[in-house]
Amino acid sequence: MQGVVYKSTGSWYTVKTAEGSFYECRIKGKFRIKGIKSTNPVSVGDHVTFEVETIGDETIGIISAIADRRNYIIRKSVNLSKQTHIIAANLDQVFLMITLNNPPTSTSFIDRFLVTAEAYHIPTILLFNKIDTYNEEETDEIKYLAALYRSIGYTCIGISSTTGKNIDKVKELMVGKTSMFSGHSGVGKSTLVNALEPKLDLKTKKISVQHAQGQHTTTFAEMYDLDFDARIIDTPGIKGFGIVDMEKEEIGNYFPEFFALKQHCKFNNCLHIEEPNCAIKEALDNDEVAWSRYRSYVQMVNGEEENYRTDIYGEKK
Ligand SMILES: Nc1nc2c(ncn2[C@@H]2O[C@H](COP(=O)(O)OP(=O)(O)OP(=O)(O)O)[C@@H](O)[C@H]2O)c(=O)[nH]1
Ligand SMILES: [Mg+2]
Ligand SMILES: [Zn+2]
Repeated sequence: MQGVVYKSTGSWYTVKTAEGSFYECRIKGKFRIKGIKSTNPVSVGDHVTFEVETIGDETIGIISAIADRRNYIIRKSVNLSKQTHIIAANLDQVFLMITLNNPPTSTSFIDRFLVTAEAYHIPTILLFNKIDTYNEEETDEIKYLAALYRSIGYTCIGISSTTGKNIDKVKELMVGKTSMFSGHSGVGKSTLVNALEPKLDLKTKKISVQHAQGQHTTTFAEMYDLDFDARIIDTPGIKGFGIVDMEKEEIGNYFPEFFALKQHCKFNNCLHIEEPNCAIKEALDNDEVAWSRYRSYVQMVNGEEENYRTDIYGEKK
């Protein structure tokens, strides 16, 4: 039998067949996919082949094969730097949800996420959520960030998952596609899914005021079929976003505004760091490239871990 993985707990996989039936499946023994060492061999969005086994009155599926992935989003966990995790596979697009505070999202995090999505050719839309909560100064900051990322070519939408502001715009972009919501815990991913389809009634949580930090209300990635011909993968909040297996020379190609300029660098293998006559550094001096973007880039080239605006996401040492 064949189907698509709708949920993965790490030991159980919920697979939906083309006829619309769900099967609880397991994988047998070691299951490795060539070239990828990840903590989860099978992820939500994977197309799998499975055999049905009936033991007593229980029917389960045993996954025997995974079809080639069109794409996937993979991250390195910041603390277990050798461990990689595939968040989801076979996506048409990703919505990265961002909040200024409650919880804070750093540009460093945004840029790392975007680099990975670019590397795997997954279109990414930035959703600035909770716009109902911002004061004038915060609204200006959101506007600045949206203008910055728009200038690079990303679609940016300010939304409120609780008041419903601009949810119709999100919906419009989702029709006919498989999308994923990603972002830190507490940014409002599940609340947005509920706003799109209230009958799903996914669990969402209040942010604790004391820590202004989400508490991982969603614990496993799960895909839902929505009534308006769209599929959405709600994911657990991510803390840091480590990029996986990228050469230093390659990273600049995933900053679209750098990539557009690099033909004008003196050296065609320019890393845009120490080299003379570098078009990216000139653009930086002329305010045509954002410092926050350049800083993120340098961090990634140097293999530094994410620089949190506050340390609330870091493991307290
Ligand atoms: N004011 C306001 N609150 C929001 C908005 N969106 C979400 N929230 C609140 O933020 C809190 C966290 O929302 P969730 O949807 O659980 O966040 P999540 O991103 O799914 O979090 P995890 O599942 O832990 O990754 C809830 O209390 C929501 O009511 C919004 O647009 N405005
Ligand atoms: Mg959630
Ligand atoms: Zn250069």
